[in-house]
Amino acid sequence: MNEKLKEIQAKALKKIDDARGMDSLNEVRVAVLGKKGELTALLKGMKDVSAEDRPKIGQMVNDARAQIENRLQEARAAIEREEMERRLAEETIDVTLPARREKRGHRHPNSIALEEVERIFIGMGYEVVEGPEVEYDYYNFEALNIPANHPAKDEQDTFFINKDILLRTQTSSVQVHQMEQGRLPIRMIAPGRVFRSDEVDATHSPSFHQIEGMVIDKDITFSDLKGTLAQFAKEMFGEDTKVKFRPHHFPFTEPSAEVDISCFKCKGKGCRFCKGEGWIEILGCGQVHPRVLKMSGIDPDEYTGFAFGLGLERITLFKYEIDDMRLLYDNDDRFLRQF
Ligand code: 2NM
Repeated sequence: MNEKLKEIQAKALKKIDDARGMDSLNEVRVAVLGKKGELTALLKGMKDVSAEDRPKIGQMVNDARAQIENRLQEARAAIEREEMERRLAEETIDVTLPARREKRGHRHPNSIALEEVERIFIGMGYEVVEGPEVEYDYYNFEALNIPANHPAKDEQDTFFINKDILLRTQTSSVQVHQMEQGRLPIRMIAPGRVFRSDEVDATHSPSFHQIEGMVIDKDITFSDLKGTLAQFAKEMFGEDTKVKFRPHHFPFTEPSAEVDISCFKCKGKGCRFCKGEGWIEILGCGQVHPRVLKMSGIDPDEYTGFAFGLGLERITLFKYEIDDMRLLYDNDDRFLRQF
């Protein structure tokens, strides 16, 4: 019995020392100390030991068991220590490594162009006013001298929400709100998003931005309009930019005109950019129709005014020589980071 015990003990201690990892250590524990373990089996044989030897042998088995358990405990602690050291080494952070460069956002070219336009008009004493994108038919059409069944209502392919409410097709609706306030004179621009049910292509989108301007005061003439827009064109596109007014028609202005600027690329000689014309159309304008003034409670005999509207995207495309409007809406970082 004594011999057998010594053998089991020696074998167990060796197995513990050889064990690699928690799992194999557990296997050793079960094989020796478990219900069907070698030492447990030996303990069961105690009934055959004489009563006289039993205390002594019992003591020996218990000592052996304690020693094995001790060694197991030590081995467990060693494995845990190794595991911790391995993790610490693995998760070490090298604080001397250079930091990853943060990705920087960029101002959208539309925003840069809009700020430039705003800066120029603020410089001439204008106010920047905003208004709702969801509008009553009255403010978008009726009050601008575009009554029901007017062909312009068709041309502007409107997104109607119901019979009376729509997504604004122009920001002139903001001017109407301002006129209704009754504070005169008015010098304002109304930049903002507008909506028209257009198919997407290089020059169209169902949602784009307009900047509409309006001045109402006593003795405002068409000359004031011409001088203002000429000044704007020079500041926006360069000191040597020329402007040309071509007669046109809008329901809300009379007389009306479209304005071309001399091509800033070829200085009017004609190039690919201006399609050989030497001129580029940039906006529409006119003197505010007396009916429009009257509908918003302004006396056209006392006050006159001018107004103009331009597409922001069109300006942005010219300014940055971009040939496809869709680039402005994709938000591709490779495009935006150029600005
Ligand atoms: C344009 C062209 C001509 C315009 C008119 C008005 C208002 F409210 F005063 F009647 N705001 N904007 C106008 C005039 C807009 O866009 C091409």
